[in-house]
Parts: sequence; C-alpha cells; structure tokens
Amino acid sequence: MKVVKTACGLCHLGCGMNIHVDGDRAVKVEGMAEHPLNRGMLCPKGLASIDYVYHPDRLKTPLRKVGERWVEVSWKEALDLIASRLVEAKKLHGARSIAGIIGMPILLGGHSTVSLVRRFFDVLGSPNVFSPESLCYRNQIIAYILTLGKFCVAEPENSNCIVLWGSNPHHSRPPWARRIEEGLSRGAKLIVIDPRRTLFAKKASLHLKPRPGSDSALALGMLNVIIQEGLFDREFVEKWTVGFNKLAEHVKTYTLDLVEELTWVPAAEIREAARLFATVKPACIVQGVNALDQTAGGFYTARSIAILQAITGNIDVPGGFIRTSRVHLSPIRLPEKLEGKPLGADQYPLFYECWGRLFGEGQALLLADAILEGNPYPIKAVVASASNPVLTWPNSRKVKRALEAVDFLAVMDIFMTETAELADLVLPASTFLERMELCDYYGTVNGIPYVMLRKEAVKPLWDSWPDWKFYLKLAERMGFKEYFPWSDIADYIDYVLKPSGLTLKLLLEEKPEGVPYGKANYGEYLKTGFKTPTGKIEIYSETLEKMGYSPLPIHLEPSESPRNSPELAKQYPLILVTGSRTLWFLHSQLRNLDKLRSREPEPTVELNPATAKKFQVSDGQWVVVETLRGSIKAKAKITEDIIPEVVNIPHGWRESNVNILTNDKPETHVVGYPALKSYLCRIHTSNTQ
Ligand SMILES: Nc1nc2c(c(=O)[nH]1)N[C@H]1C(S)=C(S)[C@@H](COP(=O)(O)OP(=O)(O)OC[C@H]3O[C@@H](n4cnc5c(=O)[nH]c(N)nc54)[C@H](O)[C@@H]3O)O[C@H]1N2
Ligand SMILES: Nc1nc2c(c(=O)[nH]1)N[C@H]1C(S)=C(S)[C@@H](COP(=O)(O)OP(=O)(O)OC[C@H]3O[C@@H](n4cnc5c(=O)[nH]c(N)nc54)[C@H](O)[C@@H]3O)O[C@H]1N2
Ligand code: SF4
Ligand SMILES: [Mo]
Repeated sequence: MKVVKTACGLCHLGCGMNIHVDGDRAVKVEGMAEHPLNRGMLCPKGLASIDYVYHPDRLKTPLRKVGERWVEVSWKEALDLIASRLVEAKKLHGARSIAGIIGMPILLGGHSTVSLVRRFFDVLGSPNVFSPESLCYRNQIIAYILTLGKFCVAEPENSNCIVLWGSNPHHSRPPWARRIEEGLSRGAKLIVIDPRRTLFAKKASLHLKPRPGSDSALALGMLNVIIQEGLFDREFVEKWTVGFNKLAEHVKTYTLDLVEELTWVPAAEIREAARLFATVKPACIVQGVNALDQTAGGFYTARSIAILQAITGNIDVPGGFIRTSRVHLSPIRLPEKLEGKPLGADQYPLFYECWGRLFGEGQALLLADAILEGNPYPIKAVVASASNPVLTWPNSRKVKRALEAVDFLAVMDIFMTETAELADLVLPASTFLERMELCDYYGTVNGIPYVMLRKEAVKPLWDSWPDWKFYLKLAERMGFKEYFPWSDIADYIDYVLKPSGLTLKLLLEEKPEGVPYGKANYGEYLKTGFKTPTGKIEIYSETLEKMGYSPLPIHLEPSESPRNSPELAKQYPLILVTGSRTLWFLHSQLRNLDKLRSREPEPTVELNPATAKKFQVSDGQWVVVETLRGSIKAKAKITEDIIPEVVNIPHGWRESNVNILTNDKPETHVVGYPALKSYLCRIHTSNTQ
C-alpha cells in the first residue's frame, strides 16, 4: 500500500489529495492536510474520485464510426486516420480550416497538457483553437489588465470588508468559502450581491439583489456614491491613477434614482453598500468567475470592480486585491508558425491580444457559422479534447448541427458524451489520477503562490491514453518531431521547469505535496508602478477609446431585457439565469456517479413562491421553460431564495439541456461572450407530467 500525493482534477482549483493505492488499484481518497488551498478538506466531487476513475462506462478503446456503428480500432489506426484527415484538410483548405477545442478539464488541468495541445496547433499552423475562455474568466483577466496592468485576486481571509459579487463559493469554490469564513470569523463585514439568497447572503451584513445583467449599472452607482461623498483615497488616486476626474463627471449621470430603476436595488441599499465598502479597510471584491461577465456590460462591470478597489486604496495591500508571483516556465508557444489570426480576432482584437500580450484564442461563438456557412472562411475538421460543447456551449441545436456538418470530427473524452456521439472517431482519455501534469495555476486562480505535480497515481486503465500522450504521438505521426523532442511528459515537464529553479525530481520525490513559489506581491506598485502604457491605473483607457470602445465603464442592457425589449418581455415575462453551480456536478460531468447524483437526481428550475403562484406551479412539478430558441422541461423547486422575477436553471444536464434555450449571439462588449445569465423566458405547465 502506498500513498500518492496529487492534485484533484475534478474542478479547476486543484485541491491537494492523498490517494491510497493497493497494488495497482486506487482504493481510498482523502484531503491533503499540508496543501495551503484546501488544508485537508475535499468536496463531495473530490471524495468521489475513485468511483469516477473505475466507472464501468468509461471509454476503453478508440472507436471509429462506420455507418451507424462503432468499431474498435487500435491507437495506431486512430492516429493514422486523424493524421491523414488533418493533412488533407490543410492541403485543400489551409491550416486554419482545422479547429482545436480544449475543454475546461484540460484548459485548467495543468500547464503541461494545455501547452502541448496549443503547441501542436501552432506547428500545424492553425490559429483556430477554442476553449471555454470564449465564455468564462478571460473577460475579467483582460478588464483587470487593461485597468491595473495586471491580473489580481482578492484576499478575503485578511480582509475587513468582503464583497461577494455574483458568486456562490459554497457550491463553486469550497476552499474559497473557507477563506471567506476565516475573514468573517475575524469580524469582517460581508456584502453579497446576488439575485439569489445564497448561504453567504444569509450571513451577510448586506444582501443586494440586482436584476441579472444590471451589475454594470450597480457598480457605477456605487462609484458615484464613493466619489460624491469623498470616500476615496485622494492621495493614491492623485498619484497612481489617470482619468479620475473624467470618471467623476461621468458617474454623475448614474444617479441613484436611475440605478435603482435599472437594477431594482433600492437606492438606500446601494448607498449603504458603497459607504461600507469604501470606509472599512482593507476591503476586497470577490468577483464570480463568470456570472457577471456573461452579459452585455460584463466587461465594464469587471473594469468598475477593479476601479472600485483602486480608488479606495485596496490594490496590492493585504486583504485587498493583489497579484501573486507566477512560476517562470520555458516558453512553449510558437505563434510565428500560425497561418493568420483566429476567428474573432478582427471583431474582438483585445480578446486575442493586448499590448503585445498574446492570449491567442479564437472566439468560439463564431465557430458554428464558419462551419455551417463558410463565414468568414470554412472550418472543415475539428479535434476536441475534454469538451462537451453540445451541452456546454450556447445554442446547442446550432452547435450540434455544426459538429454534424464538419468533414471530420475527433473527440477525446473519458465517456461517450453527446458531443462524442457525433464524432467520426472517439478517443479514450485517461483521468487525472492516471496522468502526470504540472499544476502551476494556484497563484492565478486562487492567489496562492504554490506549485505541485499531479501524479500518475495509477497506470492508465484499459487502452486509455492521457491527452498529452495523444498529442505527443500525433505530433510525431504528423512529422513534427523536431518541435516535440520530448520522450514523455516527465521529460517535457523537466524542460518546462528549467527557468523556475524547480526540477521534476524535487516535485516528484522530495516535495510531492508541492512547494510555495514566490509570494503575494504586497506594495508591488511602489516598486514597479503599474504595467499600463501610462504606468498608472487607467481609469480612463485610451487603448479602449482608440479601438472604438467606451474608455470609461458604462452600463449596457442585455439585448433581451424588460428595458431593452419590452414587447418581448410581455410574452416572456421572466428573466432566466443559467448555470449557477451546484456542488455535486462539474458542468456536464459526474451525473453518472450515484453518490453525487443522489444529491440532486433531476434537473430543476428554481422559482420564487410568488412566481409559482402566478403561473400555478407546485413544488416538484415538471414545468416547461421556454425562450425564443426553444423549450426544455425541469422540475420546479420553489424557494424564497430567489427574487420573484427571476428563474434559475443549472447547465450540463443531458435530459434538460439549458443551452437549447440560450443564444450564441456574442453579447459582451470587447470579448464577445454570450449572455448566459439574462435571457427572457416564460414557464407553463401544460403537457407536463
Ligand atoms: N461544483 C462546481 N464548481 C464549479 C464549476 C462547476 O461546474 N461545478 N465550474 C467552475 C467554473 S469553470 C466556473 S467558471 C465557476 C463559476 O463560478 P461563479 O461564476 O462564481 O458561479 P457560481 O458560484 O455559480 O455563482 C454565481 C452566482 O451569481 C448569481 N448571479 C447570476 N446572475 C447574476 C447577475 O447578473 N448578477 C449578480 N450579481 N449575480 C448573478 C447566481 O445567482 C449565483 O449565485 O465555477 C467553477 N466551480
Ligand atoms: N448555459 C450555461 N452554459 C455554460 C455555463 C453557464 O454558466 N451557463 N458555464 C460555462 C463555463 S464557465 C464553462 S468553463 C464551460 C465548461 O464546459 P466544458 O469545457 O465542456 O466542461 P465539462 O463539461 O466539465 O467537461 C467536458 C468533457 O471533458 C471530459 N473530460 C474530463 N476530464 C478529461 C480529461 O482529462 N481528458 C479528456 N480528454 N476529457 C476529459 C468530461 O468527461 C466531459 O465530457 O461550460 C459553460 N457552459
Ligand atoms: S473543490 Fe472539490 S472538485 Fe474542486 S479541486 Fe477541490 S476537491 Fe476537487
Ligand atoms: Mo468556467
């Protein structure tokens, strides 16, 4: 019996876990006490890891579709087939006609896998790699960088006033719930901004309940109060920011009367929240990972959130908004080999690149049109890894039509998903317990400067391969060996680690629990200023202005909203929030594990008792929820914990795919995200059982 110290891979946080291995079988999982993020705790998902890895329904061999049937093939045959189809597509339509899709489990699974995949597409010459960053997280990264010159993360455990804005960490980030609790136990004030009464809302000093999609107005209202009442840090603002006076003029137009009308939050509550946040030091804002971004004004909301913390003097201070050092790794990307820029680089240039910093992805919402209409040029082949876009991307029916229409689709996954079912070739992936990976993301995701190795706790089961192996072998098969000289992942990680001063041996043998790396950069600006063109915090952004965007944060209405489309709102009177997380599942994953499924056996729609009464719905009844795009059924969950005008449906259910209801129209200014949190919908009970 041995104990392998590794990082959980069942969400992007990477909690430390101990895997007890008997012979070649993992038999027990427990939290790793030494890990600074979870300190021994694991959520129910992590605790279900063993059932996940040994699930009988896992894909066991590569499968090729022949007519309507799946036929088992060897990895060699699979690689030959993919290589020949990619070479053909490149010859006939150019490298850019081949798209790569990287899903969440790989994107934030650890540096080594995602960087190998990206390098593969660089060498192939295709800029068209897509990931959930087209609807998640990248928005706030870009907004913070444009404002502060860097990406910062809140530090709630050391804060005296925590604003939890559009996030429910008890379900989506359990280790963060602990960090916030730590702040609260020291007496910190808590402000929750959420149309739902979450666990933290029940404990909060103040709970603001905005209309979904109106946060860009709420933030401007708070800025208005803070500036009008002189509650900002005058010395810091004068010395370290540009454009404050323009902002001061601008926010006068966002009177509290107007903001109340826009957000449905009483003016007195907005004033109280602004005063509390600005006067208690240090203070920080914990912004949800996607909830505020996926709406028209989401980019400006993130800018305002950075500015709120800046003008109150909370940047780079303990308990405020800070940057942590990142591990220095060997550069892997080869952008000079790309044939052009990806889909969306013209419409959303900052999503692709900012001040020479290459984010380097296409906007995935444009992929379906490229496939279906050849607009702006055709995409003919798609290789998707760890992604289930038929369930997780907006406008599922269109996504499905598009993936059915490509000449060649290969999908690498753990299970036969709705997306894999459409493929010409399905590849069996190994789980996080069967592969090695460098987890260097604790600083960016959690503000904890730490690095550890995910280990191969058990050998890859059946004929599954880790994603890195597939890409390394495919590169070899395609004749790219000179760019992929590494024999395996250990060899690769050793290379990647060179500039860091760390080694594979250290992380594998001497420090299997991981090592602290760098530090929280308190007071950083005093030494380096801010890495923007002006060297200061850019409240007014000339970069945005030159590109035709608003240089100051503004409020934008969702395209579907009672204000923007009142006629539509008469037919579809409710606002639909999609994708609020529940602890037991990860997007489209884990519903096949009994332990987790028993916690939430069916897809639900949350509605307020007043709404239920109005539409004559009883608790537990199946109801039809309908938008302009289509309808699905979900089981009514009647609760006071949601405001009456809003209904909430989680995403990721095969049986009730909420993305049938959503729209793939890019909506968020600057980054082109969809508006997943604010559609108009209606509910009824006819024809339901
Ligand atoms: N268990 C579990 N954890 C996960 C995931 C998962 O699938 N399952 N996914 C991971 C990923 S990739 C991501 S991106 C994160 C997402 O993490 P977050 O974006 O932090 O999402 P949630 O924690 O669900 O919290 C969203 C909250 O915002 C509220 N909300 C919705 N719309 C609005 C709005 O317009 N304004 C305001 N103020 N609030 C609003 C909802 O009511 C909900 O309580 O979660 C991560 N963690
Ligand atoms: N309506 C609505 N839709 C949403 C959201 C929302 O809030 N509302 N949230 C969006 C967000 S923020 C995100 S990040 C996306 C996430 O969406 P996706 O990126 O699609 O993420 P998952 O559904 O978690 O995982 C996709 C697949 O990866 C497989 N997988 C797991 N581990 C591995 C592995 O190691 N290798 C391989 N090859 N496969 C693996 C799983 O079995 C699963 O089928 O969903 C988005 N979709
Ligand atoms: S929060 Fe849960 S799923 Fe996420 S890394 Fe930690 S234990 Fe794993
Ligand atoms: Mo996400």
